[in-house]
Amino acid sequence: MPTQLAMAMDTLIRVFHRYSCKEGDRFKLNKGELKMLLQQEFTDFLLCQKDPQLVDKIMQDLDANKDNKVDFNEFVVMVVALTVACNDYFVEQLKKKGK
Ligand SMILES: [Ca+2]
Repeated sequence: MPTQLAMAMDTLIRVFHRYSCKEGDRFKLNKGELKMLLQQEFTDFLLCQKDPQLVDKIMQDLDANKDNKVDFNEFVVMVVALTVACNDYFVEQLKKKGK
């Protein structure tokens, strides 16, 4: 029986590869694949963004080695940053309830 954390790690890997294998290098996301991933996996987040350059900006931010593709290492940096932000919010809400 896999643990919850193992399942979360497995999910991260599977989601990344589901998009990275669509075009070109099957182990990296190009801009189109990144856009598709963001649209389908972060629907609420993107719906409230009106910036037409947003995907370009995210791509530039994530693409640490500047090869115009997002590999798995670059992708998990984003997931970790978002997870940290979500945890901060979660902790804040718990503290408010505690008082
Ligand atoms: Ca890259």
